[in-house]
Amino acid sequence: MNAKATKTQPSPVIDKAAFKAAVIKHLHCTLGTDENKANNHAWWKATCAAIQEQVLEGLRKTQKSHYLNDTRAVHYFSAEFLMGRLLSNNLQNFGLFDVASGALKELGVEISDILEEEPDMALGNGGLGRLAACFIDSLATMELPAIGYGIHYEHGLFRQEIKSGAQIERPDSWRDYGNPWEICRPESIQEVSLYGYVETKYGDNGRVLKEWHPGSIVKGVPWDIPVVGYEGKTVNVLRLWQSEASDYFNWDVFNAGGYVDAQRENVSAETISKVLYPNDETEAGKELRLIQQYFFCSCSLKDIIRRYKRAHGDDWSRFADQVVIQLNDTHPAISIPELMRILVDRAELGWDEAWGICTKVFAYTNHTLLPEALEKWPARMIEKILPRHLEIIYEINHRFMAEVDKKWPGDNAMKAKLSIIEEGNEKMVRMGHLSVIGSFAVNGVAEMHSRLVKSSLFPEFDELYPGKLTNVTNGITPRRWLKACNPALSKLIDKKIGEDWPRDLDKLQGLAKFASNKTFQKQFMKVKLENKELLAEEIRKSLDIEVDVNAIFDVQIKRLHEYKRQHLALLNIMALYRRILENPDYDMHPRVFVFGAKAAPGYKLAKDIIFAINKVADKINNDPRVNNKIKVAFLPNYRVSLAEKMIPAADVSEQISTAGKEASGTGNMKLALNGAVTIGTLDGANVEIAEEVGDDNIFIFGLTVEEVNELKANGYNPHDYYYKDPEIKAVLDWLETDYFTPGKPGALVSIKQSLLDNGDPYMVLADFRAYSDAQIAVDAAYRDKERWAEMAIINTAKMGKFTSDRSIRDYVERVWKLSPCKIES
Ligand code: GL2
Repeated sequence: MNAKATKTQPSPVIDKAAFKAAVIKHLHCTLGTDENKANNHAWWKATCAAIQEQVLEGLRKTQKSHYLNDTRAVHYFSAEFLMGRLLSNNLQNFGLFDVASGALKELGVEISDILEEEPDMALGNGGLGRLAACFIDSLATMELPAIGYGIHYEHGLFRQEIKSGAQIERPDSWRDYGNPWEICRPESIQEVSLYGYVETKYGDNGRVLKEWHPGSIVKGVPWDIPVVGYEGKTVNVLRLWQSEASDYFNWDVFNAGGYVDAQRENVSAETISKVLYPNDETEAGKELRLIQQYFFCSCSLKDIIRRYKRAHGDDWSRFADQVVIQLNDTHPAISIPELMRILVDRAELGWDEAWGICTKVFAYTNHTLLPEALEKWPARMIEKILPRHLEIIYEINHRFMAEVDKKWPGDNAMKAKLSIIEEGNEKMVRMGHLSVIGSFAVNGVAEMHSRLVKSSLFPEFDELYPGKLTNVTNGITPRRWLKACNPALSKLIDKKIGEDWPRDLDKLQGLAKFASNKTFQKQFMKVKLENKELLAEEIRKSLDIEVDVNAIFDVQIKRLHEYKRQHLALLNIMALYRRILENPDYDMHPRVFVFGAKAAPGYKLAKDIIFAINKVADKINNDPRVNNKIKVAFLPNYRVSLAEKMIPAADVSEQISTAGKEASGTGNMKLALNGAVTIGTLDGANVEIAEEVGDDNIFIFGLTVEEVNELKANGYNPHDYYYKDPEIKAVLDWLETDYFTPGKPGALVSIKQSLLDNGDPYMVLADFRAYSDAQIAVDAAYRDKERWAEMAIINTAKMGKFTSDRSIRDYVERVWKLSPCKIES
């Protein structure tokens, strides 16, 4: 499975003159404009079209090779793919970035300007969606047959504006003027049934036959986004389904005396793929969301089966040899009863045979332990939308309960605990349980998280199915998150250790021996400074705030959530401000606190925290007494392309979630890879980052998971900290005044209330002092320039483990059992 080590960058497939000619050709023939009239948007599109020629050629060859070799493939089912921009990535992967940049320069165009024209494909919320994007990058790079399946949302994650400090949500329109990468495939349209009722019939041999008479049918139209591997050999596909009305079919059904459900008014077909649910880590118990999930799973399964049948006809015996489906969280879990329905009702296989296939095909990744994020659907809702699926879920559960009874005879409490159905006022279907029961492998996303999945989320399942629960620590693609986003550092690394690290990230180890070399330290920190200058310019443009590039750039970028504790960072900033007001000589190295975060539109406290950060920022940034020791910059509309600018410029990476709450984190890996030093709790993958970089090169603070649990068990009382620590009291009381919101006292009080009256569920106050002390240690460390440079270099050098290529290798070996396929030209 080891990827071939290459000594050089991908060698360009075409030269500058040919690339220039292709751009001009597309300007003329695809866009109907010319060099004199074209604006940056047109240049961007023409450049995309020029590279797309290579992409499509690669795609054609890949699909042919996979077909001829009848390859086993992984099908990555995910409701989210946070792809970001593709132009720079595709150019890099074909080794054409410098060629394109040179060609455009000769045409009088700066590549950096046209890269900015590309809207982000923001078809995801956060880490889970970006992980899917990194994984399909690695799969293509490692020449593994794979396809991503998801939803072609018309609107991705909302665009965030900040007005008078508050978050405003605006629609995201990523394909308003056409998207140059995607290809519509009307020849592969699928139809999806919804609503209606189930008729029970009896076959000749007394076999019970179930016939679902749907009340409504929608069309799924596939759009393919090519996914180019590094060096451009394998080009896989991300296939996204768009919903459309299938009136023609419904009309026929109706005329034939069929049943058209009154419920069909509830969902007009086009709305299914209209918007991404902007909730992160909360279950969105909405009918439309369940329909979205079923819609893309059903389309994708039918697509897989169509392809399988082309090679194997009706012989189902090899299906599980050819097909493995990874369920990215429980969002696609409805695939399990859908495949059972197709096998039992359509293909007329016996239940046991069908279940045997199903449980060899599916594998499930759990991404969270937060109870509010574990999906449950009212049985009543499933019954209404997918009546046959509810029957199948009951049957799966019935047989599963018999297994439980065998293992724990007569133990009804155990049955209630493990059942797919949660009994209560309202019967609920637990999608996590369904996923564990219907999959052959279940993984968590970091060592600590997987341990907690076994010990606290699913301990009985671990007993019942020994070996099924495993770990695959997350990873990130170094092609995007170092090579493309940080060209200056990449070139420095190339010079120092050679050019094959993007494929073999362990090679970065080679930098460690230069960590204490003064010349290399200077070169490394010069790159960091240049990247800080670029970010400072972005902050100036976007916020009209001047920041000192010699200050510590302290970066916290992630979704806004109480468990991620942006408000812990805020309290510390307020404490520092107070210290400066009380003592103008307060000794600290200047620091710029940079935030990027979107709050779910319905998550009031998260929005209040954004508001508070902005209000505190306004005050501090404009207070001459602070003497520029602190600046606070909240950059609006955090997204992949903004992350690409912030990450290379970070000195400090804030990873301060309450221990036990962040399953893994991936921003932590991106920042450390780019030479930021982490201040963090022992949570998620921070634990593994600490193991890699060593205790001297990371600032770990705060309660451990065990301590969090113990404190909770003994009755955590945040008031104890409030009354005992005068600084905590002063800072919280400050939130109640109108100091930061002149004329509006109490505008920030909800944060104080959540930390005191509401019991501080994420133990912010318990960790405050440890955090604040750790920040003082960061400050001291930074002042020793050489020591800091050494730490930064070690962080980059030790990130080899966190390439998504390693995650994919783990999946291949532990779960998927896939082999690479060479692409013939
Ligand atoms: C998440 C986890 O919160 C995060 O810690 C993890 O890194 C990613 C990817 O595994 O998954 N779970 C989740 O629901 N979202 C995440 O980002 N949205």
